[in-house]
Amino acid sequence: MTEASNTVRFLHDEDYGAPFDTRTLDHQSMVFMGGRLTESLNDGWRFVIDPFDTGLRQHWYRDEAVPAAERGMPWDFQPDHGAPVELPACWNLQEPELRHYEGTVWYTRWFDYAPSVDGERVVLRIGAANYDTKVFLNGRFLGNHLGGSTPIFVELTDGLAARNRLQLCVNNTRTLDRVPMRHFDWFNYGGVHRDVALLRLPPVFIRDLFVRLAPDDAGVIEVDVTLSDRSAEILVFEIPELAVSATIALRGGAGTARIPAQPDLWSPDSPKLYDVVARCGADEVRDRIGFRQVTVDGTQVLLNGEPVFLCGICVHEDDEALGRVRTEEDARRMLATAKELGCNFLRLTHYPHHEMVAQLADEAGILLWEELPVYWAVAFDNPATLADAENQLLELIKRDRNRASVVVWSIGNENADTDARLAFKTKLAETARAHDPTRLISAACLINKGNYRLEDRLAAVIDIVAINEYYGWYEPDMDGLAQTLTAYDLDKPLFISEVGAGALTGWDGSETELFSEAYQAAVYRGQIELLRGCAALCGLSPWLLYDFRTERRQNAFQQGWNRKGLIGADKATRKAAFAVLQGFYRERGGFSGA
Ligand code: GCB
Repeated sequence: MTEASNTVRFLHDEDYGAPFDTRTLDHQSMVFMGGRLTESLNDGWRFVIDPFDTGLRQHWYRDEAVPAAERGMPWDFQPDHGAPVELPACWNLQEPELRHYEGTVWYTRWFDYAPSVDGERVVLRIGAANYDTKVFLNGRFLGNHLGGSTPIFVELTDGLAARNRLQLCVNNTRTLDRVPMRHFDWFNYGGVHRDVALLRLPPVFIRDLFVRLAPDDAGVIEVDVTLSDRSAEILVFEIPELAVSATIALRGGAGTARIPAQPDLWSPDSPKLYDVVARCGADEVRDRIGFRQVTVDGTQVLLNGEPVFLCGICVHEDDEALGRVRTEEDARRMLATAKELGCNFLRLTHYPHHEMVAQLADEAGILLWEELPVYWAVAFDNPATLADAENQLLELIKRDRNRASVVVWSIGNENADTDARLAFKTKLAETARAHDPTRLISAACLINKGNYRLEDRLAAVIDIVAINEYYGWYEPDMDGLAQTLTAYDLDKPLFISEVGAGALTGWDGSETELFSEAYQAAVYRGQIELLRGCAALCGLSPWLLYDFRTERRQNAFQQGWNRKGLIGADKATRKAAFAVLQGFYRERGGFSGA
């Protein structure tokens, strides 16, 4: 084919995306990260927007970056010519013109490489990028990843040279097959919003390590390990403080062990963590792990066999200045503010948050609910959508299953109860249980507002029945809450996963005026009065800690923000309802503020 006919083909080919839709970067390419040194690739990127996907149509990534005089043909793209950007960043906040851009962006960066040891393997890790990420190295396509909130791993070893051009093509278009789908109540930030780093690994390395207290025996620690290669024969596993030192025999590159041990148990009052080490050949990984059991008994949630009331709050991953980029300072402030509110629990909605939050919650003693973005309408009858959701679930589980703080996997939020949805979410629950028997499964279920009853077949599948109820706000009549609570007759814990009202910080309208702080505080008071008397209630996580950006809220009070925060978008100014919930949590014995 001549260059000219080739160009015509590029112009007319509407199947241009198919060769890049491999979905090969998935949970199986993950690498265990604990204790590993990484080399940051956050700086030095160039950035070009590509709303027509010309880069994929015309194979921009093959561009040789030669001077004009040496080119035989005109060209439309020069990767090194883009605007400079330091990652992580959400492009919507980079320049005003990009505020509402949804589509494709190319990131290009060069790096030098020289192996430090013979046979070294090199893996690129991207903490998260929203939503479809295609990776190219030195003009070669290495695979794509779906999902905007879980990590991406891609091995670079075979394609590396002394000088390398790395390109990421990231697309955040809302489509009918994605998870979430097209309609959701948060801002659709685009870009690489978590760190980019290189990992240097020995020829055989520890791919996965899952360490936990046995769910059936608090005197046993269970270990599952997977190596990158079938040839490894033994792995040494140690917990020095418990005098645990075990040699685990590996078969086909994997091994398991049950090791007798008597760790001090992890809990919010005593968030004890142990240093854990695993060695195999030239590879060594480390982690800090808490040991605990979480179970249900009738309508109670038990932590280490004792009933625990979940004094929670929901939180989005959003920041006025940084969007979905999370700094450590911001994560620490969030946990400290939650403690000030009296929380022992956070619901991280509606997608996997930065892994740092669970690491810090382990230290701080805050229980966590982590969630998949199976939100509102999703293409439940599309097998490719299920595969995407399941992969996001497995990436989340593998990333965070050593975190004692994480006690709930939520498989989604407020979907209509159809047969397809029930089958889809049942499959997710089964997958979660198969890969992690040490946590509870939940999801926000639906109430029939006509007869004030929980009516959702998913309730039979999950361990904690969660409901989002907005009595006092979307349903002004609080009496509906009383009826809903009285009608609850399942022998499972009931959790209020959302409740709340909008309030513009500082607007001092009266208790009867929507969007005033007084109105919001009155809703909290009314709710608490009714919830206090509900015996099946195992906790609540009102909606929510901070105001957050969302395109679909545009009235005069909202102006692009969901104002149901107990604290404004500045993450500092407390609204009147903050103290109301704080008072209730003090009474329920969450954190006393210490
Ligand atoms: C809900 C959704 C949440 C919304 C919230 C609201 O039920 O789960 O994502 O943001 O209500 O503010 O209406």
